[in-house]
Amino acid sequence: MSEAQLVRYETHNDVGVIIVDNPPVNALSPGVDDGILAHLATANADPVITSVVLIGAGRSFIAGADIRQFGKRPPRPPAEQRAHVLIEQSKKPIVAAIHGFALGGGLERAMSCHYRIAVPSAKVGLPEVLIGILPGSAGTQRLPRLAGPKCALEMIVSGRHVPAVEAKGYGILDEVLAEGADLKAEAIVYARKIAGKAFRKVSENNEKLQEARDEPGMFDAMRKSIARRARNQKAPYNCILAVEAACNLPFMQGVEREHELFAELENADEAKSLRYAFFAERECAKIPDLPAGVKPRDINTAAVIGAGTMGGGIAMSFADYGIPVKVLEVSQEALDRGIARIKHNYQVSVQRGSLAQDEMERRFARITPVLNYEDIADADVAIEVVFEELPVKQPVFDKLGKIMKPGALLLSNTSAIDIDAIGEPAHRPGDIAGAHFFSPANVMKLLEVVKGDNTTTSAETLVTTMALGRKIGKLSVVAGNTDGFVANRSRAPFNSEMVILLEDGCLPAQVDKVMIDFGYPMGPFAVGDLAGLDISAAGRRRRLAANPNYRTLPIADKLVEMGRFGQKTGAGWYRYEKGDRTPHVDPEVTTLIETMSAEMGKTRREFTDDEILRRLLFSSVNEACKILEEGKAYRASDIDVMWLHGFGFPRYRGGLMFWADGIGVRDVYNQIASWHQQYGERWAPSALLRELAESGTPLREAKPKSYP
Ligand code: 3H9
Repeated sequence: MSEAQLVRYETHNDVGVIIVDNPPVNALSPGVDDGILAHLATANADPVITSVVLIGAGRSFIAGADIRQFGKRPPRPPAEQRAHVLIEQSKKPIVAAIHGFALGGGLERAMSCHYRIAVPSAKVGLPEVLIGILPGSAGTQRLPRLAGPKCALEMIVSGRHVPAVEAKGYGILDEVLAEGADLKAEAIVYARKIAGKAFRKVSENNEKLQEARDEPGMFDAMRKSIARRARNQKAPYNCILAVEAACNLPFMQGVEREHELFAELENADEAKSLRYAFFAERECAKIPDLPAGVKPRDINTAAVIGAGTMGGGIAMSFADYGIPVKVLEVSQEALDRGIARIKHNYQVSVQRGSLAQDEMERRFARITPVLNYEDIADADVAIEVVFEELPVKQPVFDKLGKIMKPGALLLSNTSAIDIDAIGEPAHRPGDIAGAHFFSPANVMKLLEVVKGDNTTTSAETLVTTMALGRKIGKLSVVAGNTDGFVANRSRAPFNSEMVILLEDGCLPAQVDKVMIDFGYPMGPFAVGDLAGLDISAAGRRRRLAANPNYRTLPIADKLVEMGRFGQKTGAGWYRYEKGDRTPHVDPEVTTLIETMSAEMGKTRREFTDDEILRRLLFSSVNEACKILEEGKAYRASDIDVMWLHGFGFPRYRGGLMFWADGIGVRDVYNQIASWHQQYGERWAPSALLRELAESGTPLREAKPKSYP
């Protein structure tokens, strides 16, 4: 595309209007800055023009640098020739007119302009940290000058999008227009108002920097406050250093310092992984084998069958996003208990300050308790969330098939059971799909959308369920119908391997420490205690019944036999004090592990951290390859998205498959093949993995043999 098309220029008598038109989000792809500068030069050279507007076409101002270009960008010109400097040096004043998003390089261009106005729905931010870099076009130098160092630090280190009215309060915007205003027309009026008057460059506006001299401890305080969540990461710390430089150095020296700090990050593993995650999250919305013309149906009302913890969380997900939802239970008592739990959860959010009381009331009012199936018949979607047993679920679908209006989505929240078998009694195969939420359902972002075998789930049902997920703030990812679907099936070998490691010589706290050091928020044994060890034991019983060769986990079974179900019984892999979730090592468990591994004839030995990490994650990489080999997922990166959003895999490592690529597909395969020799069948390498290793194809590029 030529520069002329990427950036257009119009004159409105005395005002020049530069329009960035690079769909979908006006990213600063090659040619965009050049286009802006060329038109700015034209405006400056035209004696009729007295002021200039910079605006975006389509749905946004400018969403930032083109993320696809990172790693392949040519060297940057010297600081004084960069776009942000040249824009600011314009002899004629420029107004940035913002709608949609002004993010990263977009806000940086806006801050180079002399004035900024926005519509009320606009959002601004410097989210670079979320892709492992820092604002590299003087955002770290201009934002502290506009908003003050403290506010700039918070915005840059969190990367959050700030609504227009709030941004005006910080001094980032000069004016927020009235609701429904015509942005371009108003911007032209504004430009005429400021034409011919003296204007100031943000880079010369140093007053607010005084705040850092008055409160020099703010930078260390910020480093301290992020220590836990920014573990193993460099970008958040370089962001702080860059803002510190803004406060301590003259503007152009600060720009140089920012550039050095940016260069340390741009091609580091952290940034590569986060960029990969950004695109993987967008890719998973795409369904490659979708017939042309299939569109999602409208979903405006919902019903949830089952008011347990999960059903309540799902109901809250609907209510939180403005969708009225009925919650159905079999007995008044179960219904009351479920509704009380929902209310309690909302009240906790209000007490913590994350939800306003009136908003809580609006959300709670969207939830209607009901006892009869007839009361949910007109809902656009029904989600079954009853006990995880086929004989319990099937009668629900029998009922749904009889009473729900034609075209309603009939979804099951099963985490593992054959979706076709569950839905069969409804006799509406096309309307059935899985909607596997993760716990707590109103918090976790992943929604695994399960497609039935034999093309049972219609394409329309699939896209409607995907769209429904997005509507309630989830990341929807498609999975094929296979035991445990994609997320839990790929995770299952990890869950077995962590207990087998105990037989071989490890202890829970050692394994947990390795995984926390790797970047997980909690170790897997502590997570097991939180989720309930009885739940995983039930899953193992089901697998053993289906497959007599299933590798049992006697130590885990023994704990459940002893009534140690985890946090809820005060003891599991760890012991817990009453009212406290801190795990304490329990000598009783240590003795049990040592005794049982001796009884199993195992010789306990030392494990390195790296061996523990690889034993756990390689087992899942191998399973993920088997899932792709069987055509149960659309792409390897979908599995990575599931691990990021379902299991707390550290985002700055990209995802399971992306991380394994960092080790190298051949090394991964060789290790798995050697463990196959040593430990037997459970390590049998996937044929697809072998093919990838032989051809040197990265795991993240693995293609399924067929589609789910
Ligand atoms: C930066 O600016 C660095 C500078 O400081 C200095 C450099 C020296 N680039 O998310 P959506 C694509 S770093 C390329 O579904 P939404 C996206 O992949 C940048 N592509 O829409 C998708 O493509 P496809 C700082 C981009 O409405 C399509 O646009 N800025 C970019 O839900 C639609 O995206 C950011 O980090 C991009 N920058 O959300 C902002 N942005 O259709 C990143 C989007 O082929 N972007 N695409 O799958 C976002 O956060 C969201 O896209 C946004 C819109 C909120 C803007």
